[in-house]
Amino acid sequence: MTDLPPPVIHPAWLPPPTWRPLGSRRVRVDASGPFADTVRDEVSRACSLFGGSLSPAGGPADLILTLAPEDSGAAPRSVPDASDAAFRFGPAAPGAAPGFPAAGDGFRLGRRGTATVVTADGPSGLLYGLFEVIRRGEGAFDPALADEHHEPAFGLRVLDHWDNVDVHPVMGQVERGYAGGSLFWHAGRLRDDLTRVGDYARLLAASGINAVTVNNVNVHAGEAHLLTDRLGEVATIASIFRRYGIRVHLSIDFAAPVVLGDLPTADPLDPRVRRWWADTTDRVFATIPDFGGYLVKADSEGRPGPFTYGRTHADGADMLAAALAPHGAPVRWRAFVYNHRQDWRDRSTDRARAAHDHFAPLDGQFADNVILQVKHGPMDFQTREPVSPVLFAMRHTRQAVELQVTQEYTGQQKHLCYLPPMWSEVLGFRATGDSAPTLAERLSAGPAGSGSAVEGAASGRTAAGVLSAVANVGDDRFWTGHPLAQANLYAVGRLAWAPDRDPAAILDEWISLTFPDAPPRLRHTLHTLMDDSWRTYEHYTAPLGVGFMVRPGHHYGPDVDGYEYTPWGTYHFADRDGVGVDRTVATGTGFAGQYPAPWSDRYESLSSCPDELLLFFHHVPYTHVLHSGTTVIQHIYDTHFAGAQRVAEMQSAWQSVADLVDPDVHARVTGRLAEQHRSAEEWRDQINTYFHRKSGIPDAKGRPIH
Ligand code: GCW
Repeated sequence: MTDLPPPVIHPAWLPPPTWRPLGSRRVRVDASGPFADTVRDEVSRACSLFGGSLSPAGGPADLILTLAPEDSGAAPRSVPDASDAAFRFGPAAPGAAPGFPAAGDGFRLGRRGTATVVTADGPSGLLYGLFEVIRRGEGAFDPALADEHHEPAFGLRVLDHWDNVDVHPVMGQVERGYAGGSLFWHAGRLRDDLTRVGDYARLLAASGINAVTVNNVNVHAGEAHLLTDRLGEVATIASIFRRYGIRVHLSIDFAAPVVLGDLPTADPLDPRVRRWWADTTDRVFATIPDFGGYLVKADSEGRPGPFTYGRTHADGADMLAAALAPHGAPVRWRAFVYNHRQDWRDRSTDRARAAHDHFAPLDGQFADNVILQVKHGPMDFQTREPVSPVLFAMRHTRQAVELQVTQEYTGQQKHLCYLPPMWSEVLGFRATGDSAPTLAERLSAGPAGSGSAVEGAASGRTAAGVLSAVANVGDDRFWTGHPLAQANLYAVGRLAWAPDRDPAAILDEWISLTFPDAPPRLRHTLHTLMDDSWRTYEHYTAPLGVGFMVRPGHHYGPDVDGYEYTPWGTYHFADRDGVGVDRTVATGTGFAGQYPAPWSDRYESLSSCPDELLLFFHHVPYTHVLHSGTTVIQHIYDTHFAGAQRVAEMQSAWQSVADLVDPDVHARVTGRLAEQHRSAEEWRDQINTYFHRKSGIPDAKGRPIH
C-alpha cells in the first residue's frame, strides 16, 4: 500500500501571489538583527518565486526597509538579539509600562525618490512594515503613495490557545476547539514536526499579533508541568515564534507549588510559596529570556485559587506579579469568577454581577504588572451581551478585554459568523456618554495616572493596552475548520492595531489577500455572505440578548430549557406570560446599576433599553412592543423565519461563485453551509414552537409552527 500524500495546507491570507509585487522587485533591508534576518528571509523567498532580488547595502532598490535612526543623522540601528535587555519587555525602557515592548512596533511608509521606504520605529516595526507592503500589493509601489505612520492601538495583542497537552476525556485536545487538534501537542507529546507553528507565526505576524498563550487556562495535571520539567517544550515553541516578534505566554495552575513543588500550601502570602514562584519564574526566564508572562484562571469553574486560603484575588495576582516583576513581565489574571454551583431557585443571585462584585472593590490593590483580563460581556461569550461593566469600574487597574475567536456559542465553525461587527461594537462602546472615550481608547490609555497613554507617532513607544482573544485554529488543513472563519482570526490582529477600523474594510482586505485577483463578483458575494452573518446567526438563535438556549455541555444547537434548571446561572425565565431576566435596580438583580451613567439609566429603563438587549435586562410580556414597532413574540417569529431563510440564500450565493473559488475551499464551505442551514431550521422550529406553546399567541403571518 502506498502512503497517502500529505494534506495540502491552505495558505490562508499569505498565498504565493500576495508576494508577487514585492518578490518581483529589488529590495534592500538596511538593518541587522533577528527581525531584519526574518525580513530578509521572507524577501529572499518571495524573490526566488517571482524573480526579484535582495539588494546589497547601498545597492539599487525599489523597496527599502530600514530602522529609524535614534538621533537624526545617525546610522541605522542594529537590532538586539533575544538575550539583550532592550529586546525584552519591561523596566529596561525608562517610563515604559511593565510588560510592554520598549521599542515601537510602528513604522512609517512612504516614497523616497523612486523607492518605497519602510522606516521602522523599532526592530519589530520592520516586520509589520513588511506585511503592510504585502497587504498593499502593487499599491505599495505607487509613485503617489502618501506618507503614513502606522502604530498599534494595543501594545500587547495576544491569542490565547485553549490547547491541552493530554487529550481531555470531555474537552479533547483543544478545549472549545473546532478545527482539529493542537498545532503544538498531540496525544500528550510535543509534536515532532512543528513546521506549521512556523507558518502560523508568520500568519499571525502578518495580521499584527505579538503574543500567544500556548496552553489552556484550565491547567490539568500534564499541562502544569510545562512550567517546570516540561519547560523545554515551551522553549522550543518560543524559538519558532520569536522570529516573528511573537512572545510565548503560559497558563499556570495556581496550586502549582503543591502540585509540582511538594509544598503543603499555595497560600499567596506564605513566604515559601512566594519563594517557590520567584525561583520557578527565574528559571523560566533563564530558559526563555523573552518569555511573555503568565495567564491565570483562579477560583473559577473548579480551578484552585486564593479563596481556598481566605485570600483575595489581589493577593493572588500580586504574588505572581512580584515573581514576574524583576523580568518586566506581566501576569494576566482572569476576571471570569462566578458561582457555577448556583441554586436555580434562588432569584437573587445573578451570574452577570459576579465579576464586578468580586473585582471592583479591589481596584487600586493590583500591582502595576497585573493585567485583569475581562471577558467582553458579563456572562460568557454569548452572541449578544452588553459590554462588561468591570471594564469601566477600575480606573486604577490595568485591564485586558478578552474576545472569543473560537466560535463556542456562535456556531462552532460550522456556521459562518463573521465576528468583527460584534467586536467593533464592544471596542467602540462609550460607557460614560456619547462623546466619552471608547472602550478601546480607555484600555489603550492604561490605568489612571500610569502615564502610559498612547503617545504620538514620534515617541517610538507602544501603547499600553491589551487585547486578548481565544484562538480558533487547529491542525485542520484550512486552519479554522470553516475556511471563511480565517477572516475572524485575521481581523483580531487588525482590530488590535486599529479598533475603529470598519469590519467591512477588514473583510475586504482579507478577501484581497486570501483570494488574490478576486473578481468583483466573488468579492461582492463574500461580502453578501459575511458582512451580516453575525446578525443572521443572532436572528435564528436566542432572541433579544437573552442568551444560551444551547445544548448543555457542548453548546451546539438549540435546547431552550437546556440550562434553565441547572446550577450554571444561565436562565431566561420564560413562562406563559413573558420572558427575560430582570436585572434592573428597581425590581431585579441590580446588575444595571453596575454601569456608569448614562448607560445605567438607559439599561434600567424599558423605554431606553436597546431592543437587542431587552431580554438581558428586563422580563417583559410577550406583547411588549419593541422600539422597532413589533411585539416581542412577533419579533421572535419574524427573526427566526428570516434568519433561516437567509441561510438558504447564503447557500445559493455560494453556489453561484463555484467557478471562481478553489474547488477544495468551495466544497468545504458548501458542506458547512448545508449544516448551517439544517441547524438554522432546527433553531427556528424549536424556538418558535417553544414560544408559541408557552404564549399561545399565533404568528400574525400564519407561518408553520409545530
Ligand atoms: O465559556 C466557558 C467555556 C469553558 C472555558 C471557560 C473559560 C476554558 O465553556 O470551556 O474554559 O468559559 O473561559 O474559562
